[in-house]
Order: sequence, then C-alpha cells, then structure tokens
Amino acid sequence: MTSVKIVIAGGFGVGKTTFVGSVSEITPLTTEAALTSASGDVDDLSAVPGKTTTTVAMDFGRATLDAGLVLYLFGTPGQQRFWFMWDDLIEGAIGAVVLVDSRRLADSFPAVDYFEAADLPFIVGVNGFHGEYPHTIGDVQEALSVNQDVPVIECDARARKSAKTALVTLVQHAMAAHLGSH
Ligand SMILES: Nc1nc2c(ncn2[C@@H]2O[C@H](COP(=O)(O)OP(=O)(O)OP(=O)(O)O)[C@@H](O)[C@H]2O)c(=O)[nH]1
Ligand SMILES: [Mg+2]
Repeated sequence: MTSVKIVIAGGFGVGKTTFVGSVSEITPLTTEAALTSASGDVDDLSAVPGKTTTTVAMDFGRATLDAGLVLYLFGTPGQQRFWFMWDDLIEGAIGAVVLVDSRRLADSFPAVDYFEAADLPFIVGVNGFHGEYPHTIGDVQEALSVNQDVPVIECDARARKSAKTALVTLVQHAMAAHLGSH
C-alpha cells in the first residue's frame, strides 16, 4: 500500500470540511469552533447563512482510490487569521484541491496564489452551491488566472463520488507534474 498526503484548501466557507467529510472512509477528525457574532465583521456569512462553525486547525480524513492508493486528507482552516498553519499542513503533501465557491471566486484567489508560490501541484474544484455554476470553466480559469495545465473541474463537496473524482484528478495531475519535472 502506498499512501500520500493531500491538502484540501480554499477560502472561508467554500466547503473544505464538507468535502473531507463526504469522501472520507473513516470518521473525519474535525476541529470546528462556533462562529461568534464577534467575527461578523471579519467573516462574510452572507453566502453561507447556515454556517455556524469554522475550522480552527484542520480536518483529517482518509480515502482509498481503486488503484489501492491511500490518500490522507488534510483540510485547511479558511479564516485568514489561521493561515499561518497552512505552511505546516502542506509539509510532505503531493498536491492540493483548491475549492472555490462558484458564487464568490475571489475568496479563493489567495489560496491559488499560495499554492503557486509554494510550487505545489493543485487543481481547482468549483463547488456548485445550490447546484449552480454561474461561470463556465473557461471563465473560472481566466478569473483565477491559473496556468492552462491546471485542471479546473466542477465539484459538489457534499457528494462522495464527485469529491472522489476531484481527488483522482489531483493525483493524476500531481503525477504528471512530478514526471514532468524529472
Ligand atoms: N448548497 C451547498 N452547500 C454547501 C456545499 N458545500 C458546503 N455547503 C455548506 O456550506 C457551509 C460551509 O461548509 P464548510 O464545509 O464548513 O466550509 P469550510 O470551507 O470548511 O469552512 P471554513 O473551515 O470555515 O473555512 C456549510 O453550511 C455546508 O453545509 C455545497 O456544495 N452546496
Ligand atoms: Mg472547514
């Protein structure tokens, strides 16, 4: 059995914890803390009105791909004040899924920049809140100004199959990037 580490990242409330929870075959470890009204000025809850908690350290889960590859999944915190932890979380990872809320792409710009700067292979998963994808894949690619070879796919973080497809896409992309650099 080969196991690798994968990071699930993205802006505040884009569905990272949901993604790890739906795809993990073990009960995920979560570190949720209640969102207080004190954070109201900092976090824009208008897009996720039902959200009552936020990740303060990480999510942890595990998913096995058909090929027998075991993925250890590390979800990042989304609130900007916890981003200092990302440097530790990406340690040893082969790549990242950057989740984007289809309605507010800009909230995931910093995450895209982060992985470009870290030189870690990543894919973009456009999480269709309310099943809506208001932008075409090409538009998202352009808005995020990601390299043409970065896969941008639609993804429903609540659906196991969809999340798994995102993981397979990332592993393939990371392997191609790895081979390309040798
Ligand atoms: N409609 C819809 N709601 C979603 C989807 N994914 C997540 N949600 C909801 O959106 C909210 C945010 O989800 P989380 O998984 O906590 O997001 P997160 O990225 O982990 O958030 P932080 O850790 O606080 O940055 C929750 O209320 C979810 O139920 C989706 O694909 N569609
Ligand atoms: Mg979370």
